[in-house]
Amino acid sequence: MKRILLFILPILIIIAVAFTIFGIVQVRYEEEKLMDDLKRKARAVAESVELSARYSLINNDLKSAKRLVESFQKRERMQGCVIYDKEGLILAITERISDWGQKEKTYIKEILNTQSARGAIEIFGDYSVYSYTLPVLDDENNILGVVEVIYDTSYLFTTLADLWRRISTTLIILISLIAITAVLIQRQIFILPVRRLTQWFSHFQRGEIDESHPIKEKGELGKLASEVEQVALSLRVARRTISDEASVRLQKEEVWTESKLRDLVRAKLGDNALFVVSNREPYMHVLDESTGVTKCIRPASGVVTAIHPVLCACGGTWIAHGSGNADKKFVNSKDKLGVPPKDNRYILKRAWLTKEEEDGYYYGFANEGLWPLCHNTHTRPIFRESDWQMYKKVNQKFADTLLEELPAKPPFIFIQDYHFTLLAKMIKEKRPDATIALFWHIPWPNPENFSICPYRQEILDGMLGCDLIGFHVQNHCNNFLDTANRLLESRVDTEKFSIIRFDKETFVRAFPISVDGHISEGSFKVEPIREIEKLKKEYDLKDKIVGLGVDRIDYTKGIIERVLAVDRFLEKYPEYKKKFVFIQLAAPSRTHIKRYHDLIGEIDELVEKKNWKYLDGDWKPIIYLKRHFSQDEIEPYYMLADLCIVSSLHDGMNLVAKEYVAAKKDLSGSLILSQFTGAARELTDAIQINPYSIEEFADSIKLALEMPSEEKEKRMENMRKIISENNVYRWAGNIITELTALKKV
Ligand code: ADQ
Repeated sequence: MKRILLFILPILIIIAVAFTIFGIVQVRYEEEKLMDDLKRKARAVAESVELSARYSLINNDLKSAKRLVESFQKRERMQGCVIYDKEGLILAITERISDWGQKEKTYIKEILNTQSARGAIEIFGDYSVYSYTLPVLDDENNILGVVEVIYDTSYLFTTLADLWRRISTTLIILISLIAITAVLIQRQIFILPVRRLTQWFSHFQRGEIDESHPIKEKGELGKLASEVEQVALSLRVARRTISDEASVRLQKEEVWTESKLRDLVRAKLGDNALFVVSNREPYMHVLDESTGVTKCIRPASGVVTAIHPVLCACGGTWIAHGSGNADKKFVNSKDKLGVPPKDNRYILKRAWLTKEEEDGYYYGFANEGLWPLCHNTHTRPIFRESDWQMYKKVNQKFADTLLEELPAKPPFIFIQDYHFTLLAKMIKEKRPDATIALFWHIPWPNPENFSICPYRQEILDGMLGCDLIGFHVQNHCNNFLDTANRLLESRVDTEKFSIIRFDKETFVRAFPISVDGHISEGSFKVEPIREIEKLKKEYDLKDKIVGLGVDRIDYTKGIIERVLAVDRFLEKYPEYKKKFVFIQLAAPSRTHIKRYHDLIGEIDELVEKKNWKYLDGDWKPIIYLKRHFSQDEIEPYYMLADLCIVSSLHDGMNLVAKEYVAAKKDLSGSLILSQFTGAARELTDAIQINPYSIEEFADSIKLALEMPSEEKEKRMENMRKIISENNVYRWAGNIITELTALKKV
């Protein structure tokens, strides 16, 4: 609309100005014509009156003079007539204008002196009149008196006003006609073709374009459309060729790499698009209000760590909550942006949540309800009805956002985690042709534990909208099958490992997640030696044995137990005082939840207490760095550490354990790993601990430090082999292979 206005407004202004000028000229001309006419009539009347007036004045016949002036009483446009004697005094005046007599009229004296006629507009009361004055002379040209004829001029102004009205009406009609015509023409020659082209583009975007949707535009737009059609055709052909080549290459390659995953995705997905949905976004734009600088950061999250390399490899669209305070500034009109920022490999679409939605769905139901429900850490889950309602609403919001994006061709959807248990069912209601997988990144509890959830049925029902549900380890799969079997009316097929409910089958599989490895040579993004030296200098680590912990601050990660174990270790083995330093990198998370807020305080206090206990000169046993670190910043800590401690009380997998092993290219270092992590099933060469047993934990630190270096290397080599074979590309490859095998049509 704005564009149309911009287009026709100048035309309309020109027409309006031209018409106004024309109107002014026309009115002036008409005014002059009417005035001339009036003057002529006034003169003629005055001349005809003059004869009779002369008789009255010569004979001093007042009666006939009065009769004469009264004969004007009934004339329509003429107001009246006045006869003056030679002194300028009124002899007779038409009654209708008797007030005229009171008016001071200097011109009468002048006329008596000059004996010449005069015509002029005069003000009479509230209106104007035309007065024509004529001297009355005898035969010797002696002045006898004056006759004055008064004409009404109001009809003149009414006529001119009528004229203006007609001109304005014509102007308005003309402008409206031009505006309507311009809009129609614009629509016909510009808007409709552009709309058709846009529709065509969006069909093409959604993969719906084929021979039945050719572009029919003519002219310049037609040429543009035809060019686009050529590009579309080449893209279609290229996609098919790439997918054929990919299948051939795939059969040859052994180790899972980014390019092998890309080939697999192309071979398996072909033209069908891949969509990922998660709560946490892979990139957040955060404005530091104190400095005014906006940074783009990768959040500390295992889900992001795992899924990001997968999407980098195979492209697609990732839909997530835009939670950064500057996120809105960096998206296009459809809330999308290309990421990574400098090397766009896939699309991130941000969904916006209100504060109330985030409170209820994320902090409330997901993290105070489901998170403790699924982790055995003795933290009581809190289920509030209002949180549940918000959780349902947000799941629906994500479903609507996703549905908007889905192409016509059957898509593949990969949902992440416990935030979206209801999403699959909501999508399937509208798009039964979509093939959907859900990966559950945290443990799944046994049926007794899960059954305390008041909304257990709806949650299970929602999840069974998926075609495939993945867990990290077999034990979680077994728990899930047991839960569905006991709490829902469903049939569990233990041969196929699937659950059948209302004729819909959902397969349940274990897919142990991993990291992209950094296993291959030369994949470091930082200069490790320089960074390590910097850290050693900064924290005075020369000649020190360094232990490391890297975590989000979460009660499941066993950070308190870790600090207690370091304390016990130094108590039991004081020879390590001033020789051993434990560095804890800790990213605050979910800080709005009281349990997390309290935990941060508890850790601060405990670290402070233990450091005080051992403080000796410049040495303190624990360096606690409480902030978010980028992956590049964490890498040198991993490389520097002689020991990494992962002491989760319960953990789906734990990627820190795998990241540490992947970073240890020189095979140095030991990993202490809680037996309650998913990673403990694979990394059997780690020193496994029960983090609840502080005594055993402290001893395992000693064991790790004193283990002969050959054994350490052997163990590290074994673990690295496992991670390089079972990296995140294999994990994604396996899920995508299973998912595409379940393709709906
Ligand atoms: P998390 O519990 O978030 O996720 P975890 O496996 O512990 O995941 O990985 C945490 C990630 O955050 C790691 O990549 C780590 O490098 C990073 N990180 C930790 N501390 C950080 C800090 N201070 N600054 C920046 N980054 C930091 C869930 C489950 C896990 C599961 C993952 C993946 O709880 O069991 O392994 O998903 O499925």
